Order: sequence, then structure tokens, then C-alpha cells
Amino acid sequence: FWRESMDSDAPTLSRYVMSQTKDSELVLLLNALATSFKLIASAVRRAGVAQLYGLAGEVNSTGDDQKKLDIMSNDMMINALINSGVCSILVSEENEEPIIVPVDKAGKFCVAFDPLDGSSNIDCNVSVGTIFSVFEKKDGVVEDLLRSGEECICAGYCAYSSAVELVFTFKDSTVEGFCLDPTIGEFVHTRFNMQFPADGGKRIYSCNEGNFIHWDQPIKDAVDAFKNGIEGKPYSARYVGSMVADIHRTLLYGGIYIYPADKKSPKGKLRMLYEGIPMALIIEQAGGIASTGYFNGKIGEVSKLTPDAIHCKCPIIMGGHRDVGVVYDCYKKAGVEV
Ligand code: P6P
Repeated sequence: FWRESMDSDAPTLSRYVMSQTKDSELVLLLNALATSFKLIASAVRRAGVAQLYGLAGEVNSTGDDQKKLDIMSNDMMINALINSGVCSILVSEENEEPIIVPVDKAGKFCVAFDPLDGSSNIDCNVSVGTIFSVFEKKDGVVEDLLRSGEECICAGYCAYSSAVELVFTFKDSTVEGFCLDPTIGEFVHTRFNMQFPADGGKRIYSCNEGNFIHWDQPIKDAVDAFKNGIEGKPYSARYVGSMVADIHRTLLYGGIYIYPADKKSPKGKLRMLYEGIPMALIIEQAGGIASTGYFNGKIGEVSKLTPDAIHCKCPIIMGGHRDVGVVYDCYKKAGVEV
């Protein structure tokens, strides 16, 4: 009995990564990322008692007021990645300019990340997360990150909530989930080959309806369809306003997440490199769809977009065939080729 009291064979993140690749630098990269997620989780946990709520008095690349936790989380990721010795270029939502790793510590990866996405929610204890995407260096210049999502070698997010949960995927591989076990300080494998619910899952639509007046007609028609219920089946509205929370729920429960291009945000609001592309890789490799909706004159796929600047934006419509199909039907009715 006593031997079952502890897992003497814990399926840790490092063990999983080493089982998937012989590239020791990739193992080092994931370890450095995991270390930063543990540090951020600790800072988020302590925010209330360590006076980490509130503004830091600066603004970021998005023009958002930076929270103390934004800056602390950003420092934690930058320091962990620079000292991993396997990165050359870092792009953070919190930094207008890319971070060029000193040559003596430079390696073959380029990493784009939003260290604490949804941090406008942090002061009211709503869950937040880190989102990241990884590319291989070409020339060691920032243009190495201005590549199609199809060249992304791995991507994922870490949710800081009731559990600290890392969900990530290697390109052309499965989506795996790891929970931080605080008793051993390791991410352990808890979800295997995550799949978007085949039937579309729960009928949930997730969008900021405060933008309704700015949307194009097909998006308005699709959201109205969800509101009115489809084939007599009602939908629920769920919108946290933290992308990691909204996407994680959509991946696990089903439904659709919509942040379209509109009159207010002609390129969408979310960032391509460290929100759109990583989430698209996760959703697609879990069997879902990550569409841009009508963007650049056509209906496209987020994972096939190429950023023209490190902080450029993209529209995002993510879900299963059932609900994304409702959006597509509305575009077809408007005469758009889908
Ligand atoms: P809105 C948070 O600022 C964020 O980048 C995502 O985490 C979230 O999904 C979205 O923006 C919320 O945007 O316009 O609805 O407040």
C-alpha cells in the first residue's frame, strides 16, 4: 500500500519530450519554458499577498497599460530563455522590439510569447495564461520569425487557474496536456492526444458581443443563429476575456471561439505570432478548425498566415466543423466563396 502513496515513475514533461525527440536543444528549450511557467505560476499565486496587483506605470507593444505581473512574467520568460543557451531571437507582447540573445548564449530557436495573456483580468482573480510559438533560426535576425505558421515547430499555452496546466504540441504531432504537481515541482502528463469533440461538443459560442455593431453581416448572422439555437438546440454564451481560458474550454468542451476582423479591428485584435498561430496549431492538430473568417479577400486558415511584423494581428474563428460550418454557411449566403 505504502508503495502506491507516491508515484515513483512520474510521467514528467521532460520524459515526454525526450521520448519525442533526440534533439537535446529542444529538450533544453521545453525545460526552460517549463521553468518560466513554474515561476509565473508562483507569481500569479502570490499576487494578492505580494502587492503584485495593479499597474506598473508603463505600456506595452499593444498600448496596454502594463501590470506589475506582466513585467515580472516577462522578465521570468526572457531570463529563462536567454539562459537556456538555445534561443537566438525572442519576441514578447511586452516588448516593442525583439530581444536578440547575446552571441555567447545564442542557440537555434526563435520563440514568440505572450507571457501573461489576459492580464487585464488578473486583479479580479480571473484565470490568465502564457502562450508561445517556436521556430528554428534561419539567419539569427528578426525576419526568422516572419514565417508562416506552417514552419512553427512547436506551440502551446499554460493556464494559471484551478490547476497550472500546460497544453502543447510539436508540429505534425498530437496535442498533450501536463499539470504542474506542486508536491514535486514538475509538470506531469495528464491529458493524452487531446482531440476536439468529434461532434462539435457542447453548444457554446464565445465572443465579445460588445463588438457586435462592428462585425460584418455574416458574423452577425452566425452569432444570431447561435443565439436563436440551431435545429432547435440552444447555445450557451461563455466569454472569459482571457484567450487561454476561452480556447482551453473550447478545446475541452467544444463550441466556437470568435474574434473576427471588423470595422474597429480590420486585422482582428489578437496577435498572429503569439496568440493566433500557436492556438491554431493546437486546435488543428486536435482535429478542430482555425479559420481567419473573411480576411485579405478570402476565407483562410490562421496556421497558413505569415506575419509581416512581429506584433501583427489576425482574426480568429476556432472550433469544430459543426459550428465553424455555421459561420461558413453565413459567408456562402453572402456570396463569399468558402
Ligand atoms: P476583448 C486579452 O487582452 C486578449 O489579448 C485575449 O486574452 C482575450 O481573448 C482578448 O484580448 C479579449 O479582448 O476585446 O474582448 O477585451
